[in-house]
This record gives sequence, C-alpha cells and structure tokens, in this order.
Amino acid sequence: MANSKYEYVRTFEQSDILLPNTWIVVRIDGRGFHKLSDRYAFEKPNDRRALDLMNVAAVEVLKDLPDLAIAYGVSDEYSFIFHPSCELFERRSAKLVTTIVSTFTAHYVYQWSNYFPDTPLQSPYLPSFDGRAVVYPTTRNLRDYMSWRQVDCHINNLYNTTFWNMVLKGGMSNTDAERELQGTVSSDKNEILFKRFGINYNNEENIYKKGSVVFRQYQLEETKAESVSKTSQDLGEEETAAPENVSKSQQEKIRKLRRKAQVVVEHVDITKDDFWEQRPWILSGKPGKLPAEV
Ligand code: DGT
Ligand code: MG
Ligand code: MG
Repeated sequence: MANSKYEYVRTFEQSDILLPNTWIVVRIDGRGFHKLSDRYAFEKPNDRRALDLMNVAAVEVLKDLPDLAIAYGVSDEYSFIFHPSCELFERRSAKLVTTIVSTFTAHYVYQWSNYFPDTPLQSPYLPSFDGRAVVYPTTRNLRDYMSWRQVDCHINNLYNTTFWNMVLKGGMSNTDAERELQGTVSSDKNEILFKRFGINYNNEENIYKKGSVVFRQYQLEETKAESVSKTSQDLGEEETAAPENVSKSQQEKIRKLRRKAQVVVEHVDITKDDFWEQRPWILSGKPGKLPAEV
C-alpha cells in the first residue's frame, strides 16, 4: 500500500516502552477527591462505601487484566503491579496506564449507585483518576514500594482518626486540632484517642488501618518459619540475567489459569515476609494450585 504524504507524522511518536525485566507499578489517584468527598458527603475520616467502591473497581481491573499480579489501595489511590515477565502491550507505558485508568474509572462510575444510592453522581462533579507507571528493578524494591504505601496508610489513618475525633466528638476547631497534633508521635495520638474518646486504635477496622490488598487466590503455602526443611534465603530474588522467554501460547495458557482463580480483597500486613511466602504465586508470576473442590 502506498504511503500517503501525511504518513511522516508517525515519526513524531516517541517510544515509551518500559525497561524489560522490571516490576511495573501503575499508581492511579482520584482527581480532586478532597472536593468530591465533600460534595457527596463522604464520612470522615473513613467512608466504608467509598472504600468498598474503590475495591470493587480494582477487583474488576484484575479480572480484566490477568497479567496483573497484585494491587494495593488506600484512600483515593490504587497501585496495580505487573510482573517483570509481563509483555502486555509490549510494555508500552501509555497503553498500560490509560487502560488501567479508564477500566477502573468505568467500573467506579458504573457501580457508584450501588454504594451511594442516595447521592447520584451529578455533572460536573464526576470522578476521574490520573495515573503513572514506575518500574522497580528488584523484588526488594517492589516490596519496599508496597510497604511504603501501607505504612503511609497507617500514618495517615492514625492522624485522620485522631483529628476527626477531636473535631467531631471533641468539639475542637480544625485549626486547634491541627495545632495540638503538630509534632506529636503515634503514641501521643493513641493516648489522645484512648483517654479522651475511649478508642483503642488497635481495635479499629483493618480496612482503615491496613488498606486493601487485591490478588488471585490459590491454595496457601506454608511460611519459611513453619517449614524446617528450607534454608533461609533472601527474598527469592531471581538471579537470571536475561528475561525468561515465554512463548505466546504459554502466556495464553497462564492467562487462562489466572482467569480461573478467584480475585479476593484482604486487609492484611504486606510489610512482613509471611504474606508473600504464603502466596508465592504473586512474586513468582507462576499460577498456584487452585483450592481443592469441595
Ligand atoms: P489530587 O489527588 O491532587 O487531585 O487531590 P485530592 O483532593 O484527590 O487529594 P489527595 O489524593 O492527596 O487526597 C485524597 C482526598 O480524598 C483527601 O482530601 C481525603 C479524600 N478522601 C479519600 N477517602 C476518603 C474517605 O473515606 N472519607 C473522606 N471524608 N474523605 C476521603
Ligand atoms: Mg487524589
Ligand atoms: Mg490520594
């Protein structure tokens, strides 16, 4: 086919292929959710409906994209993780990010009325999300990224829980509460919560304290601590120099196996080894055993 004289404009396109053999993290974040949460009267500091809606949208994204290994969500953000072996969209950043952002937003809007039946969405106050992709070369880096988000969740939730109790139950002004909390450490906040409001922070719900982890469920494996035969190894870092060459048909087979697994949402600690050791399929990229039929 003859090229048209306009064809040259293609040469302006720039490659955005992400570094091979690295973990890809696509983090999306609600745009202007401070305003949106006011507009639709989200409960403070945590609105269970808003979090459940974020989670249901994330589950749909994982179902739609079997290449995703795991996702982690807190507040108005979600991180979606692709394994280093992922070749989806030839690892083109814009394709990966825009597909995740639009799939997530579509499901968020589609499901809105199930979670907020009394406050329908109204234009121009419509939810939208931005997104970016970052690559991490080692499994340690990826785990540190996940830990960073979960520790952030804890720090923010302890602060917000204390702040909103001081304002809503304690009758303080926003400025006074903010001033009093300046320079406090977590034990100070725990003490304010307990002494003034009779709240033991440890008893708060895990979804608020730990955020939400979304992954495919297979049979759990024993942890290293439980296993006496295994020697201690460091994080199971893959030592191969070259990316594993997986054929197209093998990739399709793995996708099919992944589609059979149930996608679950849990509110658990992902900073410790246990979570990852019990679910080796997340870091290995190889599907685990489906739970035995009952
Ligand atoms: P951005 O991301 O720069 O467009 O701006 P925002 O406004 O989305 O700010 P961000 O993402 O740093 O912070 C998230 C906002 O969303 C924060 O102001 C509180 C609000 N938000 C998220 N989840 C809840 C919730 O469960 N309840 C309430 N009341 N607000 C929430
Ligand atoms: Mg935001
Ligand atoms: Mg945010």
